[in-house]
Amino acid sequence: METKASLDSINSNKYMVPQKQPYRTWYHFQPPQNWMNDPNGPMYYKGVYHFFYQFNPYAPTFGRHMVWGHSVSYDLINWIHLNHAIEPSESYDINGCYSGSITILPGEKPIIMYTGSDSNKHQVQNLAVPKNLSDTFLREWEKHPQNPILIPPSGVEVDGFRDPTTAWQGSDGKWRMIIGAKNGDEGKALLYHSEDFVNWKPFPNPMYASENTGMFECPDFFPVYISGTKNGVDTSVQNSSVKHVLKTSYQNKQLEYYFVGDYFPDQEKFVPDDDLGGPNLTLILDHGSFYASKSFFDYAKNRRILWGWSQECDTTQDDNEKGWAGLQSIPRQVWLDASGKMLMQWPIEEVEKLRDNQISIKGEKLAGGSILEVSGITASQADVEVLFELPELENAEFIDESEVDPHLLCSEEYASRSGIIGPFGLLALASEDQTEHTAIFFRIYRAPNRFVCLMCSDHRRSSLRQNLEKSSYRTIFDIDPKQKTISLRCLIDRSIIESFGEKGRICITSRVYPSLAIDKDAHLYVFNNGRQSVVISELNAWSMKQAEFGQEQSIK
Ligand code: DQQ
Repeated sequence: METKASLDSINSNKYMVPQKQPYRTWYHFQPPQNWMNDPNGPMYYKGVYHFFYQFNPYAPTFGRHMVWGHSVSYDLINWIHLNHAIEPSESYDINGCYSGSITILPGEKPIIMYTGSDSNKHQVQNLAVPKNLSDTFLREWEKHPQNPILIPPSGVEVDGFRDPTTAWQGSDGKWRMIIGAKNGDEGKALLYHSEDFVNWKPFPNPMYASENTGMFECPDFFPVYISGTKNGVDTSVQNSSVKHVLKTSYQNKQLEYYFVGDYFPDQEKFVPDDDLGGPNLTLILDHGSFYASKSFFDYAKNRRILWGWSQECDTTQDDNEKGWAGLQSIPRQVWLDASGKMLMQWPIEEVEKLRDNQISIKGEKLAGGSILEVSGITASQADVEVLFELPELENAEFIDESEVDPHLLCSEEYASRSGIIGPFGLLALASEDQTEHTAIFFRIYRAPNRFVCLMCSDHRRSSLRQNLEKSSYRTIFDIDPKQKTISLRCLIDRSIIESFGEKGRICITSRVYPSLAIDKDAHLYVFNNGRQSVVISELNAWSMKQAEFGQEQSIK
């Protein structure tokens, strides 16, 4: 049988991260080696940010010994890796300590609720608390003597009951939380309540359920201000100044769906705006490689911050050779947009501390078919913000959405072929001759009674390497017929490109593995393949410095 000691030796021998690492990131969060997936229980506590994450200490692949990795930071950008917070040790979590959340109880007492895969591989919920609250880094955690505190209820599969949310407290003093669940192809967000955080009772109806989604993984439920402010709000706040967001990760689709709506605590009901006759929008946090996200309220800066796991798109063999797999997005501030219909996301301001060596372009016309290099920065690690001035939208080509598949509109052919307004955007992680590039672009269409914009992150030409998954991510959204400009920001970091369209209204994260566009051989271009000119109203680009990732001496 595989013992921990033998796995440790595998860890130190086979999976040490090799020296040459073209895809290891400079400023996105990564553990020193091995596999990482979901963010777990991020929190701000007494001056320190804590980040926990699903981690396999023994291999760069998902495994049956998943632990809660733990790192701390003063600014959410530079990190110190600590020993694991919790690892499988008891019959109730011996097959893995899966995802969960942290709630800070009165008296400033953080408590972890996590899913254990027990000795029968049934999913149960468990608690853990810090051993020593006066340790600034909360290095050690102890499991609760009454674990497991919840086992799968009837009507739910025994291996489909996991990922408890941060709890919130009602005006009656009771705690509530949601657990993701499934029954067949039906996903459920089960709602529980408790007076003491240890004994939990189910409400008769799920908070939300949906067919054909598969398991609702990693639900998140939080209030957002209606007023259009970027400020966040603590998870227990419930009053007329907030709406609520319910997010679930649809296992069948591997995408982050969310609903904006109203929470009625007296009936323990969440009603999405759609059901109240509001806009019928399919809301997805990020259309690319971004999953199992988790948010927390940052008391230090009065904001809500969201993290998401960006998984590799290379092969398992590549991951074994790299010695690691999985990144976290740059933490994103989230708020409700002024229309009250959808969330906005923007990289936290602290990431700007890494900006160096600014290059600016202003008022430059990009005629149809033109391409312009943004030179003078380290294009393999960069932050780029560009504002494009649009031509008259009336000239846009017509599409009948019922006949045109938006997926086809983003195919490679369309990325490079001329349209009327667009495609225009950036070629990131591009080789000098552009044979390798990831195109992040917009293209505008006139649809019956409205204008729509297609945003794509197309990595079909991102690498000359074979056997990689090289697809494209895309979405179509409405734009104002009077719209004069459109903005794009890209955080480029060696094997990840996080793109924010329309100031954070649309997000797409891509993972790419160039073979030529590495280090100093990476280039950045702005392009316009539309017949109509667009103007670079303003472009600012920065090289990004490397973030610091330290490791405590005692780390395993
Ligand atoms: N990952 C965890 C589960 C969760 C899934 C296991 C989502 O708790 O449902 O690592 O990526």
